[in-house]
Amino acid sequence: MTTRTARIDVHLTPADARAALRADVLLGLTAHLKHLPPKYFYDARGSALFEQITALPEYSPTRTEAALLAEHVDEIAGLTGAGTLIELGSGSSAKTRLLLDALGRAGRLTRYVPLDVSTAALREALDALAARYPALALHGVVGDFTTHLDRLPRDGGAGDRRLLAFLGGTIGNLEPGQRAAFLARVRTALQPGEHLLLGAALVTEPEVLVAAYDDATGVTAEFNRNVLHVLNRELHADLDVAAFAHVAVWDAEREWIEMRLRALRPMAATVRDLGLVVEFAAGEDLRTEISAKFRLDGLAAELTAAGLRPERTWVDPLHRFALTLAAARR
Ligand code: AVJ
Repeated sequence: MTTRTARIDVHLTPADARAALRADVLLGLTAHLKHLPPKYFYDARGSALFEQITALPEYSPTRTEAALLAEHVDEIAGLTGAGTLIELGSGSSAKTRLLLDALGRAGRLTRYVPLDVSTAALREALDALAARYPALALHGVVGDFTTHLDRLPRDGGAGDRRLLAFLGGTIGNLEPGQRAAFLARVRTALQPGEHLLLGAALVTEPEVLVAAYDDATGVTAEFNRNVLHVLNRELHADLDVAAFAHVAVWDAEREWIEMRLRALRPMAATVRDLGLVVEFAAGEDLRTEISAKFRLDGLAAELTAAGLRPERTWVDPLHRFALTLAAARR
């Protein structure tokens, strides 16, 4: 057996990633309402905690999306006629394999292109796939999905069409303005007739939503507080992780879940690498994530506004998650 080494293009170096972390933390911790971007949850420990979240009884998006994908993946593959699968976030290998297998059955599959911020995560995902799909061209892209969509490889020629998958409901982490900009960049990255496959969590009962972000066993609380460990390690900060409570609230007006970390006492923390002292009042919140939930009409309107035409949407029986296939318009 021969071992293939996949091509990996690096558009985001460790130095770039560090500069972005510094800028984001400086901005977020000096703001009047303190906030941090959710992408910093996902170091090795945070990624493992997120994997645990996806198995919690209270957290349904991941398994609901997987079930929708399993049921409809051949139809999706047929509608796209795609030979290249691009995936934003190297994703759960289970969902990737479902899509690759279906595109393979549809007869045009030639290439898999995951985009991820982590070279190590890409390498691991691609190595696993190389063994299973010996004929598949593997081309990883190290980048950030909000800024590097213009670095995706072109179509492979000879009538190749690309399917860009953005799964898991991660679109909900973007604020409405960022979302519009993101979808417009997706449209620009695609040729007319190429497709976006988007997974989005839907608005449902507030109790159900809050429980999904405040589970009984406290895994989500640990995941939330993990961002403080990341700052302590990466920026030599001294945040007292145990002095922050996990909070999840449903914002009914904006239809998103907010995760926050609430200071349990007044404190001052030093972020040594930024030369920064951050003060927290007792009860003060640090917002760590928004996770927007969607309505089908709103989602279709946002896609349409970006130049993407919704072709089909699949929804689970409890109406908690939607998979939408949208084509780039001329
Ligand atoms: C991976 C962004 C889709 O927003 O539901 C899970 C992350 N946060 N529990 C989500 C998350 C808290 C998740 N996404």
